[in-house]
Amino acid sequence: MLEHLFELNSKSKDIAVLIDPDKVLIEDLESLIVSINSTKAKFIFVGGSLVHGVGVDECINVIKSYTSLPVILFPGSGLQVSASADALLFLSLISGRNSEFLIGHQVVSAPYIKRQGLESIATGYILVDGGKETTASYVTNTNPIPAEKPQIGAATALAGEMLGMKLIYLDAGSGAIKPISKEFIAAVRNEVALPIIVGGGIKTIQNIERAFSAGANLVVIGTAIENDADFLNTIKHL
Ligand code: 1GP
Repeated sequence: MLEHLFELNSKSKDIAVLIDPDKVLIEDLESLIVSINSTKAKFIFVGGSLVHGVGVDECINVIKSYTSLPVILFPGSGLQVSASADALLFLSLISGRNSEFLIGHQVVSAPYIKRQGLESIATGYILVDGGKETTASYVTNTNPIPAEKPQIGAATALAGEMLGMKLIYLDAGSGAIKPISKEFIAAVRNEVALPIIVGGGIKTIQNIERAFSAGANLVVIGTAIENDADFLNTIKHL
């Protein structure tokens, strides 16, 4: 079962590093992964809004040759399913009202995922406004939840839980100016018992600690490491 690959519960406080195959050079992966291995990161997420399956496959195979950390797909579309991953977040964009990202891509990719024997975990994916339009919101043609409306976030997450999802992912979008606030995360934490993943615009140790103290169980960091691999040293000391 996925649970033993993706050991996350409502008490966890873990870190995942997000690698977007479109934003990293294959020849740079070795040193990046070796650095990640020396941190407390527990998972490597792979995905992006635009990348296609071939790039994902190659990227995952190279990553796996340098680490024993679980590599989890965080797909931007049904084209990003790779059998080389250890597991996949089976996302439904429950903050949006675009049926393609609520159920369309899932229908197309579900049989392939099953036949590949890929572990999948149902994830209620919630975009929250992070101060600028992100690729995720543009590509999915959906509006994020306003940052100052935590009660909408909490109700959305609760609906996801009641629909049987196993995780909630609160995302301000890659490169967000403002990460999701403590108040927003806490409102969701108060409403659901599910593990909560938080990402988007996390660039300081304070951002990470604030998310954990508000109730996040997994913090995802992508852009901060793409911009400066030394940020990985920060994670070492958490
Ligand atoms: C984006 O949550 C991830 O979907 C990570 O965001 O790239 O801003 O760290 P960043």
